[in-house]
Amino acid sequence: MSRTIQSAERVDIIVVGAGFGGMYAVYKFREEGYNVVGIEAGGDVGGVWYWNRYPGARCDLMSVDYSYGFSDEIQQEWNWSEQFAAQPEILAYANFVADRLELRKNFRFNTRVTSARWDEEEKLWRCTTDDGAVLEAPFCIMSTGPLSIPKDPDIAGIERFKGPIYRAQKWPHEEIDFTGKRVGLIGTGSTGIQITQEVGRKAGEFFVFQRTPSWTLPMRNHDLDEAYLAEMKANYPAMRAAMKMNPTGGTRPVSTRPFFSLPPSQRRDVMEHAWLDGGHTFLACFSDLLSNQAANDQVADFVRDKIGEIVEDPEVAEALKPRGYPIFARRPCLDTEYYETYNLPNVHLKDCLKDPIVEIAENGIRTESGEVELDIIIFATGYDALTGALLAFEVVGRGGVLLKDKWKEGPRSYLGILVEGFPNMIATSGPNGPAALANLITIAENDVEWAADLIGHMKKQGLDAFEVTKEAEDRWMDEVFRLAEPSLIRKAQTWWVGSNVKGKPTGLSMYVGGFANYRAHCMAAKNNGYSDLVFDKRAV
Ligand code: N01
Repeated sequence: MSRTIQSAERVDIIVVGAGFGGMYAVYKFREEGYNVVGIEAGGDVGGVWYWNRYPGARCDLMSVDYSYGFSDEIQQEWNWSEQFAAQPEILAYANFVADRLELRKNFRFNTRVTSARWDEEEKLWRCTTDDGAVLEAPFCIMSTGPLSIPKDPDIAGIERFKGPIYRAQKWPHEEIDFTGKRVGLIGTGSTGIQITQEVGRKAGEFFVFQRTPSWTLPMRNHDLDEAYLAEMKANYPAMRAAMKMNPTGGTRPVSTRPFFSLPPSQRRDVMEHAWLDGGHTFLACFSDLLSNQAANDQVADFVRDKIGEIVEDPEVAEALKPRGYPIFARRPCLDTEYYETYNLPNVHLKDCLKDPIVEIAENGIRTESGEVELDIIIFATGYDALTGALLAFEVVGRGGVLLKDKWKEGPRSYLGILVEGFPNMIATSGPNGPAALANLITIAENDVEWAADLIGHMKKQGLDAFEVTKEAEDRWMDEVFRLAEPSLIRKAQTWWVGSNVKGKPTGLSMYVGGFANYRAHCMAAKNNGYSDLVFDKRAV
């Protein structure tokens, strides 16, 4: 007897998410002739760029890198205005792509997936959504994004504050007027830094409640002129090919020169040049910044000295200098006059390492030393990252196993794409890939194309279900942990290792071997005839 629910709608492929991964997945599979439905909680395409509309939001990857390479028409037609694009331009780009490829007809917006269950008998995924619909498909693509589930701070009294509280990760669509207002910001990661340098200049009084100072380097953003764009457009094919062989999935060069291979004065010159050049040049100067603590310490000292030179008040400068964890072990930020903002008379740093927040009160934020009265509070307190979105709804695999049970000690997968026990489910930019350490659009394109090759292979061979073996998944995770072991990234408390969310399993389970090696593993898996997967043959 068939267990198919009568009202269920049957399609070939369900894609969850309309960020850059989900948009490409929908397009790719539709072009290959499949009936695809995309489901997205937001009101339109763009993923994190749809939600993150906070003042100052900007990508710190170069715009020509952080864009699709799969369509030459799109890269030839689109013109980036700045080297590092701001959120409105990135969202406009997502909309341009959606219009150009007519993606919206395949998406259901303002709709959230509430459960996804594998039906072993029917060999299909059955997804329910919050509007009561049920969709069934042999394949489910999880493009849920590594940074989709916002995290409020663990502070008592949030509900008591009488003024508005704005969350960076779910920012209102209308502009907020900060003129003359007393504004408090909690959080000094990439998001908080971008908000500070923007809102700090507009608010009446601006109070930054900083617990852990982050490392940030000058972005030195600039407009892109026509000659540059023309050159990029002429070179896009070669550039995209090079990006696939680059550890960052972008065009930034990678150094093979260890820090101590140069004499001290030359090392200093290289760092001065990197500081002036801006962007992530620093990361391209030396090969061992994330594996050699002594080298890392010297670069950290150099940046701390720069902070001291820029910030006029020595006490504030001292509080802004990160200590106790390696530079680049927390996501390095790129800023535009972030430290200079603290020289403004209306901007005040509250050092919560010395004077911790006690609670949020009716009229402000109370620290151990007293209350700061505020009209507006902003949370830039990060995400339940990497696994949060995949565990935010019920995902049930073979034998009724819940993904949250399988991952109770931390995420385990094969290439960050497939999960043992979860047949025909494919994740893009999943938690055991290079997700946070390389260009997410390059990763998403790789993963979607890998998935399309796999499903194409199954179609040709008359196969209707796949599952990665436990041995192959274990082998991948051993490789992930082997590479993670010597990495200095493990020494910082961040979302990269899961320590920002209470009760979350901690540890570095991202692939730190670089995008190029990751891609080589993906290609090998395919070229080996998918020998790490077992397949069910279609009954005829
Ligand atoms: O989040 P975060 P984010 N009391 O987790 C603080 C990407 N991104 O949204 O470290 C006081 O980095 C917390 O303090 P601590 C990028 O990949 C990219 O800023 O826990 N503070 C920390 O300072 C980035 O890494 C771009 O001590 C509290 C902050 O909140 C990722 O998004 C721009 C607290 C959270 O920092 C996430 O960045 C923006 C409490 N109770 C984002 N709880 C670009 O491309 C938390 N905090 C430039």
